[in-house]
Amino acid sequence: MMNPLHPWPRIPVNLAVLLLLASCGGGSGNQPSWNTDAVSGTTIGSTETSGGGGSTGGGDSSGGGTSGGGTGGGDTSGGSTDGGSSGGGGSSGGGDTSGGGTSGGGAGGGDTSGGGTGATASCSTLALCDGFEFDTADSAPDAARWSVGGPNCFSGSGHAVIDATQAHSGTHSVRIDPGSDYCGHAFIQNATISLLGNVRYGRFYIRLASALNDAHVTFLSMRDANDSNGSQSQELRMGGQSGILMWNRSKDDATLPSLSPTGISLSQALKPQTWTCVEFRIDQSAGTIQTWVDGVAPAGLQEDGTATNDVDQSWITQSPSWRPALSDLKLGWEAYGGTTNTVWIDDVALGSERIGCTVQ
Ligand SMILES: [Ca+2]
Repeated sequence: MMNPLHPWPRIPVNLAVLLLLASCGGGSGNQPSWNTDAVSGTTIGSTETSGGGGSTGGGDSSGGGTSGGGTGGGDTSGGSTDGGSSGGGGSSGGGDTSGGGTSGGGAGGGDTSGGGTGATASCSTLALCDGFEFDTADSAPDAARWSVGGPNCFSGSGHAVIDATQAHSGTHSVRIDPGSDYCGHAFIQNATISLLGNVRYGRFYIRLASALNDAHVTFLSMRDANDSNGSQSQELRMGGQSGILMWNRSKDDATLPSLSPTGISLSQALKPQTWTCVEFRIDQSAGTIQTWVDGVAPAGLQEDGTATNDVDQSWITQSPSWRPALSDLKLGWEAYGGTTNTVWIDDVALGSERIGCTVQ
């Protein structure tokens, strides 16, 4: 929704169309955001196969394997070694380097995240696990695993580069320098998520230079092949609005939680200049979403299939048949009201079980 203090500027028609496509506020800009707008819930059945989004896929998709298959190879192990090779650096749990991750997971609780429950995975068995330690500083992340761009348009004004001055693990992270307009949105994108079963877990660390403000922004965006129509990508995205973390469905602009005062109070802000662990679980066949922030599940970020006032009621009633088919994972920055920020991303992982905050 719009920030009432900062109304949209007048814009040319062609740009207005683009912004409408980009959504956020589309048809309901003048209504309180917690209203349940009647939206024609017709779903477009174009079920695409992976490849989508033009992302690299490449290397990693091969081995990755849905089942963890013990690929071990290339990319995955890469992630796990990095803690060690960096000379221990800042990475917390020391011992986690090798397969030990599993036991580390058991220790779970000890870590800052507190609720490391269910952290039974290790980096080497995950479909995707990347701490960016082997990438070259000031360059784009490994092109065999990540492409850089954004949904529906990309002007090239935004950039994603390896930053050796900020890291959650080791000494490297990815820094997103957003462009100056909507199509300057820069994301690192990878299609591995399309290889997982219907229950899909993700985990990443994010650090923002500045706090979220009232305007709508996105830092996690996933193409929903079921909602998309050909080249017009519709996305399931997570970001901020009204100062708090929230999910947004681009097709109908539904938010989770509803942005009522109560809904807002059931989510939380993202502390600036601080690494935060974000985890999600999407059950595609049930159309449900779970979210953890530093191991804790805020009530406002859970869509459990049962409509709850101020939380997921609008999300469900606006599109009761929503069942996403996620074909890529994108992390970066996209703003619908011109809000700029600098974003750092580290320790990105995908799997079929909960990953937890400790696996690196
Ligand atoms: Ca790292």
